[in-house]
Amino acid sequence: MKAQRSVVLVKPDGLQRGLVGEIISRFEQKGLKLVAIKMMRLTDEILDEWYAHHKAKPFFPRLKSFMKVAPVVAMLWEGLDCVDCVRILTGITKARAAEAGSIRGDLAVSQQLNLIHASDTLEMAKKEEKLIFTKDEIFEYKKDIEVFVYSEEERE
Ligand code: FUP
Repeated sequence: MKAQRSVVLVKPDGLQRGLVGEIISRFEQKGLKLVAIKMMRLTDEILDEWYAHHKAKPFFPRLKSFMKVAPVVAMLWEGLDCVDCVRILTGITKARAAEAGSIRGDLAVSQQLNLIHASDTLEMAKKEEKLIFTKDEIFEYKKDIEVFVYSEEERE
C-alpha cells in the first residue's frame, strides 16, 4: 500500500477539555494506523517554523502564545490518502462552521481553539513529521485487521 502519514496535534484546548481520548478514538475508529504519539511543549522555534505562513498575520502572536499555554499531544497517523482523510475527519478551521460529524464540528466553536492541528498537504505533513518526531519515535508494525479495512487492490 502506498500509505501517507499525517501529523495531528491535540492542541492545549483539547488537552484541557479532556478530549484527547475522544480525538484519538475518532482516528482509530476510522481505520487509520497510529505510528507515533507523544506529549510535548511547543517551543518558539518550532512554532515559528510550523506557522511560518501565518507569521505576518495579526492573529499570529496570540496563536503562538495559545499553543504554549499547555502541552500538546502529537501523533502520526498512517493510511491510504491519510492527509486528506485526516483533514475531512478534522473539519474546517472555523469550528463553529465545521460540518457536524467532524471533530471540530462536533466538539468546538472557536477558530483558534479548534482542538487539533492536522497537516494540510502531503508536503506539509513531511515537514511537520521531521519537526516533531525523531526516527526512533516512529514505529513500523503490521496491523492484521487491515485485510478488513482495505480491499486487496488498495493494499497492493
Ligand atoms: P488549520 O490548518 O485548519 O489549523 O488552519 P490554518 O492553517 O488556516 O490556521 C492555523 C491556526 O491559526 C489555527 F489554529 C487557527 C488559527 N487562526 C486564528 O487564530 N485566527 C484566524 O483568523 C485564522 C486562523
